[in-house]
Amino acid sequence: MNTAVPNEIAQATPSSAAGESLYYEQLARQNLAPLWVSLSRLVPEEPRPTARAYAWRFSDALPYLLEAGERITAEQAERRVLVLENPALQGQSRVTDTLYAGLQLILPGEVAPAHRHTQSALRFAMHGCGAYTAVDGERVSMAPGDFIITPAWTWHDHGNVGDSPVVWLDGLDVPLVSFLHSGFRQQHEDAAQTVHRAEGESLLRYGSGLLRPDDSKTSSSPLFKYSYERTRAALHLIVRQESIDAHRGYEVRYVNPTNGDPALPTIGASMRLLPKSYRTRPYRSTDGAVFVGVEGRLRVTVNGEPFFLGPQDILAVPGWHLHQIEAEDEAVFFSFSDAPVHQKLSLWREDRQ
Ligand code: 1HN
Repeated sequence: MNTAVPNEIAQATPSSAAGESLYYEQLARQNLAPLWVSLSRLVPEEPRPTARAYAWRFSDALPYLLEAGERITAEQAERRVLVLENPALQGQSRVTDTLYAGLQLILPGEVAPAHRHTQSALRFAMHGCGAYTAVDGERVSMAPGDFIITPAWTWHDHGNVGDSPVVWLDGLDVPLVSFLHSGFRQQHEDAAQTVHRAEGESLLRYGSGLLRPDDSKTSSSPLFKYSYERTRAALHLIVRQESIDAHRGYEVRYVNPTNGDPALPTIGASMRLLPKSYRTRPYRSTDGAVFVGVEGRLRVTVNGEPFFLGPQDILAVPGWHLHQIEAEDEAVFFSFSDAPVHQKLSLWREDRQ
């Protein structure tokens, strides 16, 4: 044979349409894949999240959560939580493509045992009083609207010393950490960690604009609780003194007082206010978000689909979904998203229309 192509390559090279399917089968057997088939999906013209916009009404979820309280104890469950699963990601414990959210119930007298993990967590208190979470040796009490963080690898356990059920929303970077396979977890030897700081110590020490000369900057906030009382007062002051952002409304962000970064390195959170009848301009950004109603009623249109959000209702707003928010009466809502990750990786974009 006087061909320049070696025989084995000539045999493996498709010479006709008939040989084409054989060629692709052979590729798969060699663990090779043709990029020309997947290129446009791998590198889309713009983000196309798998998650879809979806709202959970708190009043619909609460009876199921209370029933869970009859079926299993916090100790048995480790965490008695109903996961908010995005309908486009069923079975994956994801509220958006990169974030986890769930509603956690703790009954009077119960303790959810101490553990720690590399996933970062936030708690947004939703219902009832008398519960606490202990973080890094400090007990932090929860009242509705409070924003509390559990930085990565800090010991945490929860308890309810009141006389009624308490519910909060957990937000974690679980899907992101799963994707990176960077999850570690440890169970504490005791159900509850030893408390060795007074309640309010992290606020006194880090929430007063005071740092020691040798206090170092930390990747998560050393301040564990941002009370709704203070957040609400700050927001109302801003309403009186500042102009509104036409796309996002009045907004305060929960930041790390050591460096001004988001309170958690992977999850950004803020509280926003819209005046009565205010309607934001159409907006989208690459981060996937979760909105939680706090006061008043909102109508949120996401990619043309309307959602109504009253106090404690929860809405998943996937990244790059164009949305407009309208307040029926003066409305306050909490939100969290994966924006800090996008920003650190220079991937974050927004579109203000
Ligand atoms: C977790 O540690 C808590 O500590 C709640 O309350 C929900 C979901 C996934 C992984 C860890 C908690 C969680 C979680």
